[in-house]
Amino acid sequence: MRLFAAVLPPARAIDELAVAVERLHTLPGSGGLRWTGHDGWHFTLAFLGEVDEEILPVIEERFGRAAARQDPFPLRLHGGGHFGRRALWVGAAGGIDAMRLLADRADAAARRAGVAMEEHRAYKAHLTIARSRTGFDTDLRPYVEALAHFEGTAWTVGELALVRSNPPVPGVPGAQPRYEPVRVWPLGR
Ligand code: 3AM
Repeated sequence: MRLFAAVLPPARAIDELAVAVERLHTLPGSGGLRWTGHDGWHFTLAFLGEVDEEILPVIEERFGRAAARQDPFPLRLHGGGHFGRRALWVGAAGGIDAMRLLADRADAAARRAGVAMEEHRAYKAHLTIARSRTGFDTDLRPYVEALAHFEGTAWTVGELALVRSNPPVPGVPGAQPRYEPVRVWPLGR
């Protein structure tokens, strides 16, 4: 199974973001983008990749410990950014240091559970809202400019989530992976 660790924003944050993202659909070149589904919006903390189901209990134990070590922290959606011409995302503010620490802990927990993690890159909190469609080359900078003043209402991040990514239905153009939370742990308990 394909797994990743994530922070899942609450419904209010999702709804606020949905309004902001709707406005982006009118910008030039938006047809070259594949917008991610609202129900799957998440901040990836660590990508575990394909994991043997047998080690899931060990992963869960390690993740439980990692979550317990971290106190809840405030976060809000804030502005946007892009990775080249590939991905457009919304950023976060408020508890970025705590978020980075949680990402590091999730990465370490997965490693200790025996997951072959890729090299741990500098963590950048981002929630992907669109990706370039194959064969399109949309300039994402106007989208980032349009998001520059976007500020969501702050919430308290109180959970670490382990999410399963189910592959898109084969043969359906534009089909997206389906994300399914496997388990969530409260922070700080
Ligand atoms: O939602 P974002 O973009 O933060 O890009 C994938 C997505 O992150 C990322 O894991 C999240 C859930 O699929 N991802 C997919 N394959 C990856 C890989 N090989 C990857 N991240 C790192 N390495």
